[in-house]
Amino acid sequence: MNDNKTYPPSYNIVNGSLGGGSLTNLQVSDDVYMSFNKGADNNVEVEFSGTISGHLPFIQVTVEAHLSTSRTPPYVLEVSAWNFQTGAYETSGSFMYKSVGIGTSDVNAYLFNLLGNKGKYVDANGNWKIKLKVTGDAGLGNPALYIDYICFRSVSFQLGTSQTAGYLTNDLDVAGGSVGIRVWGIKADETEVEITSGSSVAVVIGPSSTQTLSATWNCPATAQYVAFLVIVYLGTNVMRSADLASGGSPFIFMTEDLNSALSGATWTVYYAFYYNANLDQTFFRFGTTTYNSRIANFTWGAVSKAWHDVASWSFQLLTRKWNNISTFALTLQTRNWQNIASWTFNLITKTWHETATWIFQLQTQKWHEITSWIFELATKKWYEIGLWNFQTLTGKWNEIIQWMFQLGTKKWNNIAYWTWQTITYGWHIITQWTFTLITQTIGFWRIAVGNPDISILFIFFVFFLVIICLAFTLKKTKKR
Ligand SMILES: [Ca+2]
Ligand SMILES: [Ca+2]
Repeated sequence: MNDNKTYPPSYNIVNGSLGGGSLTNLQVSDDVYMSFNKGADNNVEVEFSGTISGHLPFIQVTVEAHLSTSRTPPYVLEVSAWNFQTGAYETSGSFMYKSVGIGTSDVNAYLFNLLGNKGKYVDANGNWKIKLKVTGDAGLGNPALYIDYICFRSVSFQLGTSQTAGYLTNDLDVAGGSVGIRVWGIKADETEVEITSGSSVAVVIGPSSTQTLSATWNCPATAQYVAFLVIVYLGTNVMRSADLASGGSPFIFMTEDLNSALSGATWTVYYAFYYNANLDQTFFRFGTTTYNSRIANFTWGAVSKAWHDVASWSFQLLTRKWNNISTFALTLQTRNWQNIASWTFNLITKTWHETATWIFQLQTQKWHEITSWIFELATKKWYEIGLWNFQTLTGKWNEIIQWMFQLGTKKWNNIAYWTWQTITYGWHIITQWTFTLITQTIGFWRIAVGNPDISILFIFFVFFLVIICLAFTLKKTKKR
């Protein structure tokens, strides 16, 4: 089970005052409290905030607190989550609002929400905000609020490739009910996209005996996602360890970050059921080889054939005079980059002076099937480039039909440093790789051809290279 728990690192007293303790008391041992005294109208109202990161298919807020005073009927503690979409705290009717009767003994309040949390209860930067409020009673004095803990957490079970040590059981009788799954992909912006179409698939009917049943589902080939979720349903209700309003966990199973697409495949979904004769009820179980609920043929790894939402991307810079640019950077970072039909970077100028740094960077982990990639640089005058760097780093680079790097100039002086680096672990099937450098005024070549002494040296140098190549080839052949 993944349990990503955070505690508030800051608070804001809306009404009342700090009575004692500090924020760390909200996460240290049980019965160590942070306390707040009543303010105007005998009310206590405090906002807590924090941040959480990672996937958030299910969030749950847990609060434990008590008051210094009891009464009958009891005081009411209201706990609510800030909704970033409405710009307000949630109220009655929302699962992210809860009111509980509270006296001098600790009570718990649980808020929860399944799916769609990012941008709603957690903003784009992972921030969350929770408010606690106790409405007092002038006649009864002093309802100071003692808070034992507050945590904001995301919970899910691992959709892994091995079993865990113990099993878990759902809390509702499934006999005669429809048990199935729904599937989601998690996008890079942490929003979830359902892959099934709004209702359960691979459905079996809960039996009245201990047995494992299975059903199939034809999983379609999907777009690429960061991770995938499978949620087990009983009818239209999410299967769970206990009532979510009482702190239970929904049976939501999440993969590790696959950064991949699901392949089109027929899944077989197995559901292990345990029949309790005393209760005459059947429960869904998972987690062990005895209760081996699982998905067979869950297949991923297909490379997505599309790069979405970029219909056309053009970077053009046209100028006649271009002076005193201290820094010019173009950075493009991606993890997946596929099927780019054409990518052009154009820089055209007649005069170009005093560029201190010019960086062209391209970083990717996967780069497939680029039919054409052209980097062109044309200039008539180009002076005093201190450093010019062209870097390409890649982990896998396959099936580039043609890759061209062209540099054309008539005059080119005073380049102190010029580096061209290509680092790769695996690089296959390049049919042609051309590096062309055309110039009329680079000193070395003119001397090499014109001066007979140096020509002999040059011929000797080529001969020496051939010897080295031969030696290397022989050595390689011997190894085989
Ligand atoms: Ca306690
Ligand atoms: Ca505590």
